[in-house]
Amino acid sequence: MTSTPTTSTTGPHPALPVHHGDPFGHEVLEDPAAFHEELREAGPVVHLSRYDVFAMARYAEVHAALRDWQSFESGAGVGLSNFRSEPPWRPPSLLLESDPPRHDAPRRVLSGLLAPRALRRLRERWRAAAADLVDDLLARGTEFDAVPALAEAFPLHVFPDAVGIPDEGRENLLPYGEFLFNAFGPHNDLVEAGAARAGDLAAWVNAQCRREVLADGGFGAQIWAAADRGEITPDQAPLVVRSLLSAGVDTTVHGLGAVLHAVATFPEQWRRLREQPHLARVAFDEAVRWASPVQTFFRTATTDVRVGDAVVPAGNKILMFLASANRDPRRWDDPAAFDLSRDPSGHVGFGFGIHQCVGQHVARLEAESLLTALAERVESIEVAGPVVRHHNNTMRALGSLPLRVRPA
Ligand code: OVM
Repeated sequence: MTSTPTTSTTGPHPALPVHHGDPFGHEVLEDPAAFHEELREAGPVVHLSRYDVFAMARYAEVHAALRDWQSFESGAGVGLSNFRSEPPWRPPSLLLESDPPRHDAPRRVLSGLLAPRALRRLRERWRAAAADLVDDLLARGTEFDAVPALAEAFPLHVFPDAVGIPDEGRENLLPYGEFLFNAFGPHNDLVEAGAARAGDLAAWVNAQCRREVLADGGFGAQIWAAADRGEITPDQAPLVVRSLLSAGVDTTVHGLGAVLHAVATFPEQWRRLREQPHLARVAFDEAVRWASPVQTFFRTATTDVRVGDAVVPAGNKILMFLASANRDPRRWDDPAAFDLSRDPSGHVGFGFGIHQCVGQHVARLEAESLLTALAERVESIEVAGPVVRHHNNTMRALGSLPLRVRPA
């Protein structure tokens, strides 16, 4: 880090510690651990001078703020841009970027469709798909890049089918998500690099949300059926489908990448998972805690909000460091260890409160399917080359994860 925290008593927010660093700079994106620790140590709320926003990086405050949607709204956007003063780059999400009461009907529809019992019909199919994917991969060799070969391949194989979009154009899904998650940050080089394609990608995604293109029985058709029943309005339906296509692909790719990276880095945990395959879901949640595929989201203060001795003035953005909360030593023993014997269930990697990830059961089912197929077939996994990070303003992602496996 080139920047160090300093305490201001004369700045615009007396009594608040200030950090001058850039959470969206490449140095932090490459390895955010030191930056997160500086923020946690500076205090419960810190002013980020570079963007004139506030930050919370300790578990207790992040958790409490995520519960308090009345004080910390999402409707002004969950990125740096404030929708009350700047036009959003796309029509706001009815789920992510809205609050009750508007948030409730779309949320209710999606929670029903993505509930564990509603996903039971996918379980056998996804288990078989994962088994085939791993068999094909092992037939080609025992060294591979797990990012394209597993972390991307599996969600891209099962999720678009489950939504019911056609095959054509699916290569747009990851680049769309990549731009969307960059766009929650500042207009930096990462956003600039994606801007030229963003309009075309958004147009393609929007076209997949129309009733006529969505296959019978899929999540997309079920969203339109909910509109027919009057649970949401017909003009809300395409935006709810858009949420699935926005939030459902890159997040799971990077979640799977995280758990593969974790088991390759902590071999005794892989051994444990092979002995007790029912730990697959714990392994995934522990990896979401350990890596936090979604690192941050903003909220906006609706009134002057007191946090400890500090006040966040109404209308200001607050950056919630989910990743830092998930490794706060005030909450977790040995937070950097990926450990299947801990209970990771309080992590905030899926957020918390009314906006907590509505697709988390889909993500867990994907992970369980893939990890089970691997555990049945692979005795050991090791990192076989340089692990390369992929920088994104919101997501912690891998560009490359070279693995060497020993088949069972
Ligand atoms: C949405 C959306 C987009 C990105 C992320 C997300 C993590 C939701 O369009 O609703 O949740």
